[in-house]
Amino acid sequence: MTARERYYWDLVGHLVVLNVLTASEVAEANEALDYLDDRLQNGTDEASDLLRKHAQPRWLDGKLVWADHTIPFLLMLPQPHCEPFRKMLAQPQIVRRLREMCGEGFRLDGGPFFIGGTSGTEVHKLHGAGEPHKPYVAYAKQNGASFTGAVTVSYAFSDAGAREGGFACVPGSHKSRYPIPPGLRTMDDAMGCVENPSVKAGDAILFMNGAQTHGAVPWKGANARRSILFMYAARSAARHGASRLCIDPATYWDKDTVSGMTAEQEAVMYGPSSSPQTDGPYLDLDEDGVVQVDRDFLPSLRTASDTFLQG
Ligand SMILES: O=C(O)CCC(=O)C(=O)O
Repeated sequence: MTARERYYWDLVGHLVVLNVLTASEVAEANEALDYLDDRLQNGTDEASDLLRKHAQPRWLDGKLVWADHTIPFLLMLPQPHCEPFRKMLAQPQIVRRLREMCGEGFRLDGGPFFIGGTSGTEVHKLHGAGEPHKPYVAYAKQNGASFTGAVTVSYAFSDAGAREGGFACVPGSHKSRYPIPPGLRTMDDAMGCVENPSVKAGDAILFMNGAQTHGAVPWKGANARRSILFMYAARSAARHGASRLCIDPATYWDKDTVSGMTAEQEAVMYGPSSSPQTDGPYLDLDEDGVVQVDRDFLPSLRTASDTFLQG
């Protein structure tokens, strides 16, 4: 990371890195995405059924605009189609920056997944920026270095000029101390503080996913939007991906260890994950100081998580 990049990253919470992929790498990835689209639409085998089940694809005007990230399906495509995405996993220009942004030992926590866009794609409401505060995605500084729990790398496979749609964010919001005003969240009242960076195919946007307020604005680019997002996290942060599948105490530890525990004891035996979608892991104390599982916490968490995960 250069000194200029470091300054910019710290100041605004995202960074556009130009020409991360070569033209032939972009072409290979686009071919693989065509293959994916075809499998999702026309595949009749078991693998296609699995893809459809997990990717929950959506099309608009015949263009694929969404494929989910419950499993890393792009890495699981048959050869040679998985290869462009496997190469991106440890792309040298990205590794160089993530080592500093997330700390050494960063890991893939979710994705890679696909976000598309075509004329008529709606606003993806702004989210993130510590609502609610999530220490594992927060932005922190200590001893002259900065640290971000979660950094998403979004590769562009089609061009978009500034304000032509796609990823949008509120620069500097990773340091904001106040909640996002409702009109800004929907961008009905963008308050002049939303940026929609321009990108060319092969560029990558790195952003503080969770710490910086971000979302997307409707697509107006000449060609359909194609972005692939890799959600990296610091080594000790667990948000999406496989972490949700192994948080259950009996899975994270083992059945015998947790057998016979009270619900309160079991609550602290859950594995790490953001928004675990179960009310088991939250504790509170009642008026008499007795520890109990907090059954009211989940709904509020779910609301925040829903906003966060919106497609
Ligand atoms: O690039 C986009 O469309 C926004 C991505 C986003 O909001 C997210 O990853 O949480």
